[in-house]
Amino acid sequence: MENQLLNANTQKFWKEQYDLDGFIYIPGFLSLDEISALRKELDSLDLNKMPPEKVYYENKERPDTLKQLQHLFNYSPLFKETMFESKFTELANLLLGEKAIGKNMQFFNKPPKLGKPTPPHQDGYYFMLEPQNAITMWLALEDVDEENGCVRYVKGSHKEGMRPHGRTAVLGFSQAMLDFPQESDLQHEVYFRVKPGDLLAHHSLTIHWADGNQSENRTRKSLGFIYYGENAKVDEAAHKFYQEKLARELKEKDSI
Ligand SMILES: O=C(O)CCC(=O)C(=O)O
Repeated sequence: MENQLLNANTQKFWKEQYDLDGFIYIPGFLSLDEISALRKELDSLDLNKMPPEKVYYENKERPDTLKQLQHLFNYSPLFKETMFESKFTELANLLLGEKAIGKNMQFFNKPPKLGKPTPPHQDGYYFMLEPQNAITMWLALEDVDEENGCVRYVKGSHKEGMRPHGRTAVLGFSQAMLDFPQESDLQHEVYFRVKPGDLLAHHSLTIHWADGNQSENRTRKSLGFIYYGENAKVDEAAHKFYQEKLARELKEKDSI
């Protein structure tokens, strides 16, 4: 993978856009060859060897309804080198304004007709950080648009603090905003139709969501990369309590 980001002017532009809007869109961040290598690697993973709490299906009885994989860098050298000391890390360092620490690399899919909407949320609600300096990158592995569920943002929402969240029934997105949408959320909504290799990156306080997949036969595959700023401290006790509670609830409901 080509590691170098573009020149200093481009980097300055990305950083300014990110600070202003709470997200950036970078078309063609990876080449089509790089995307097909990542897709091949995903296809070759033996999901039976991964712990069940890292593998989510819309319907556990149907392998074609795979919807999420967690901590991919633990299961393949290619994923590890994509997550760490890569072009993604370099971009995270730039946008966070400090050294980026890689935390999670996820696969997201919305299977045709069954892929549920991603509820409106702020990632920082899950992360529990002080200060909230973390970034999520979202890499398209195929064409994504309104039909199969594109990502939507509220521009500038990263400057407005954390909004109230509560439990959802959506596997993989257990928390949703309780007071969404406000009129100003919809006034500032921005969404992206993307192609394979295009990248979105958003701040941990940026409000975002995605539609369900309404298409008859298109999947909606992407990769997510989460980095924390090295000075962002996790409220470890609260985080552990939350993770354990969630794992218990999912097992009780037989969702994983
Ligand atoms: O893929 C999606 O639908 C949204 C992903 C997302 O919300 C996230 O990575 O924070």
